[in-house]
Amino acid sequence: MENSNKYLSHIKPTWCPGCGNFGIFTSLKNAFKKLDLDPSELAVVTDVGCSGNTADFLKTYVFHALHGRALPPAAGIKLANHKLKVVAIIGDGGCYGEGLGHYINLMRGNHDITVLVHDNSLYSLTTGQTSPTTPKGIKTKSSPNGVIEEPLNPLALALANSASFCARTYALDIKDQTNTIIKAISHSGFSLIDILQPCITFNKTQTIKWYQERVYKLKNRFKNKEEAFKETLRTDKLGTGIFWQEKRPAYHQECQTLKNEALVAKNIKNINLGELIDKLV
Ligand SMILES: Cc1ncc(C[n+]2csc(CCOP(=O)(O)OP(=O)(O)O)c2C)c(N)n1
Ligand code: SF4
Repeated sequence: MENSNKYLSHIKPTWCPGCGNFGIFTSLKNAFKKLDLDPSELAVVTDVGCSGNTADFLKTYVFHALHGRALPPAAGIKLANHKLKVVAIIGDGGCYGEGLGHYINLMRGNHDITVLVHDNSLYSLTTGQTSPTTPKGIKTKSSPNGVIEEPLNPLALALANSASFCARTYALDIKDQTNTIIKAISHSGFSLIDILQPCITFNKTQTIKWYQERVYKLKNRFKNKEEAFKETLRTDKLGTGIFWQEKRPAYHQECQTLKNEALVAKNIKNINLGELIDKLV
């Protein structure tokens, strides 16, 4: 049966009842609506995981990428068609584990994509193994004696690495999260939101109660990067809101061969690949 919401497919979300992914999904579709975007103006690239299953529930353009690989096709889509708003949906395992190289290098280039990281500090679809953001000492299926490594700090990494927009939201704070997603999608350049997402089935440490005791709203924008960076290092409390936003040209606006015309707009009528191949052989 057709869904009356123009952004939604006929498939209902299959996440565990109470999963933080529901809050993120609601905020995302609210943001699309408030921005008054037509589904044909939206390209969503999802990774593999519980977060990545979002692909099935949307009726925008959707590309379901391999695990850890959602960001390169998202950047590619923007380079090919500058008119699309491109959103990548990915877990902490995919983004900060397998895909960490893409995360670092695409933000350096200020590729114009919005990256929503469903950060539940676990590899959840595969039933709760340690991920790069699992706190040290926590026992998981893959670390039965407790995690040995220190956790990766995604916001500190983004700030140190020239991300032009970085924010944190809490999955269950739909109002604030919707506003932050609107700002991220409206930002020209790489926008990251690290989303604190309770996985109620496998994460028995970072529970909803655990988050409620720590999450608070950042009051003002930071005056400089140093102040923002200091805040990212806090572990006693977890601030939500925009940590940093700056204006600089996006990758496709600086690229000589693309800045005046997106790939899809280029005339390929007179391009003869046969001639080129003949020259090579
Ligand atoms: C290259 C590769 N490695 C491992 C897997 C198996 N796998 C599928 S989903 C998943 C866990 C996903 O965790 P995360 O990216 O954090 O997303 P979440 O499920 O927590 O939303 C893994 C390990 C895979 N599909 N491909
Ligand atoms: S396993 Fe965790 S992240 Fe996946 S749907 Fe269930 S609660 Fe959500």
